[in-house]
Amino acid sequence: MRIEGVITPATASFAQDVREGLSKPQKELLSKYLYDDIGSELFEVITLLPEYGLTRAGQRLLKKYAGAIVERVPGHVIVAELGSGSGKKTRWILEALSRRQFTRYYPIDISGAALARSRSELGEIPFVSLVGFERDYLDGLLEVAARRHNGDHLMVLFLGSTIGNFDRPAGEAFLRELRALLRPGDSLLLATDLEQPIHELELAYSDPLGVTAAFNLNLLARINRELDAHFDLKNFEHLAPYNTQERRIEMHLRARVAHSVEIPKADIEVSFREGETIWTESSHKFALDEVRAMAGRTGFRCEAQWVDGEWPFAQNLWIAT
Ligand code: AVI
Repeated sequence: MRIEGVITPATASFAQDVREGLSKPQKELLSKYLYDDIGSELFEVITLLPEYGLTRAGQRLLKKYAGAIVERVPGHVIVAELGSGSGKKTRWILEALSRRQFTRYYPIDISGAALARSRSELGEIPFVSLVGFERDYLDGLLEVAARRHNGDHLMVLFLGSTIGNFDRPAGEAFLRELRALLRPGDSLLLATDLEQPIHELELAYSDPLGVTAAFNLNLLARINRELDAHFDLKNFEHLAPYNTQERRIEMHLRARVAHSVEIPKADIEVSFREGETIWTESSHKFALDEVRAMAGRTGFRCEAQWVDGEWPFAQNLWIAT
C-alpha cells in the first residue's frame, strides 16, 4: 500500500472550492485563499508599498480622529474587531476609549496567528482587556454579543476596507446579517476605499516591485503545496485592471500559453487556453454618498465620515437604528 497522506476538513473544503472555481466558464478562485502564511506576509509588505496608500490612509485617519470618533459613541462601550488587523490602527481607538472607561476588546479572526499578533501588540494597553475569538466574523460576533452586559454599547470595527472585497450585493447582505446581531444604538466603524483616477488605482495593484504579482501567484503555489498540483508559475502573469462600470479592481492570473494542469487532491485536470484568466479578487471602490445610502439600506444611519487628505479613503461611523 502507498500512503498518500491525510486529507483534513480544511484541505477538503479548499479542494472543493478549487474544483468548483476552476470548473466555471470564467475560472475563479476565492480571494480568502490568498491569505495563507506566505500570502499574509506578502500582504503586509503590500501595505508598505508607496503605490498602495490604503492602509496608511486608514491609519492616519484613526490617529487623527480616534478621539472625535469615540466621542460620537456614547455610553459604556465594548469593542469587537472583525479581522484582528494591524494593532496600530486599533490602538488609537482603544486608547481614546480607555481615557474614559475600562474597555473590553474582542478581536475576531479565523487565523490564530493573527490573534496572537494582536495580543502581543495590544495586550498591554492600560484599562483594556482582550479576549480573542478564532472564528468567522459573524460567528465570533455572535459570541461577543452573548457576553455583553446590560447597558453595554457594542462598537464593531471593520477597518481593513475588506468590505470592498465582497461583491456589492454580497457586501450589503453581510452588513444586514451583522446588523441583526446588534441592538439599536450599537455602532459600526467601517473603512472604505474611495474612487480615484484609474491610473493611481491600477498602480496600487500592479506595483513595479511585483509584490502584488507575487501575492496573486502565491495562490497557485499554495494549490501546488496543499493539493499536490503542478502549476508552473512561469505560465501565468498577474493582471489587475480597473473595471469602470463595476468600479472595482479585478485581479486575475492570465495563462501565457495553452496548457493543462493536474490537481490530484481536487481530482481534476484543468485546461487553459492561451490568454484565459483565473479571477482571484475584486476590490470595489466607493463614493461617499453611496456609503451613506448603504447604511440606510442595511439598518444603520451614517453618523459621520472622515476622509483622508492624501489618499481617497473614508472611515464611516454608522449607528444601528
Ligand atoms: C484586504 N484588501 C482590502 C486588499 C484590497 O486592497 O482590496 C487586498 C489586496 N489585494 C491586492 N492588494 C491588496
